[in-house]
Amino acid sequence: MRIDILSLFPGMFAGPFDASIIARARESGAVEIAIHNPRDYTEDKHHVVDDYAYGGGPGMVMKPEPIFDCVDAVQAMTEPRAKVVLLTPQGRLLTHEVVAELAAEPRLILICGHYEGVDERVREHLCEDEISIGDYVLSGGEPAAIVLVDAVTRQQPGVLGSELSLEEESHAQGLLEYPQYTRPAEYRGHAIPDILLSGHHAEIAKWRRRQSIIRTARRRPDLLAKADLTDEERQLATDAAHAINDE
Ligand code: 6GU
Repeated sequence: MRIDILSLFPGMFAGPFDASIIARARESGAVEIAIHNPRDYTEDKHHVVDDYAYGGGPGMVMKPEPIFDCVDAVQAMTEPRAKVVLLTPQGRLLTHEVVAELAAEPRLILICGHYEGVDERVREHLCEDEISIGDYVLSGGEPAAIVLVDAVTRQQPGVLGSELSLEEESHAQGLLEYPQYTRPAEYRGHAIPDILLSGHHAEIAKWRRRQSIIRTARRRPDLLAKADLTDEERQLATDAAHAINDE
């Protein structure tokens, strides 16, 4: 998959894309990421990318021409045509389902908005999708683009080991992760649950599943509506929500 990002602040991507899983995925060729600055696509002497809002009001608006020209140039760089996505707090929320949908695209162009926003014609006539990462306002779309790229990269074939892929599937089932422990078995007087030392793999799997359900019921009951649970598991979730079951 190829992802092109349009940003007035390319420096913001240096760290996140050069470490950990994204760096490895880039090295293996599972994702190709390129950053482009719309400022390089301006034609005036001062490389102006923003201007006052028609109708007045505070704050600057990103001009349409550098963004349209930059997207045209990036589209022409390779095939197939990329889906063009605007990152904006007004977009649809980035959920697991939306990540899966975007991860299936062969190519994406992500446009990071700045200042008070981008000229409405970019949204209306250049972008096919608008994404937000949550109900809060960021200074620009860059941190949201990093979040989107990370989530989408993890979904590319071969990026995660088989073990982690299974874990992913449990997330896809709409449940939170069960609690994890590593050595030492006792730390500052806090012991790990006995079951994890028992060596009974089937019992451990059952315990983990129960923990996932209890945890989801207590912390994110909204997720349970979409989760695939048996009748017995539904009852466990209901009891957990009312704090009848001990963790
Ligand atoms: Cl995509 N952009 C900005 N500026 N703020 C946001 C956002 C995006 N998602 C949540 N808040």
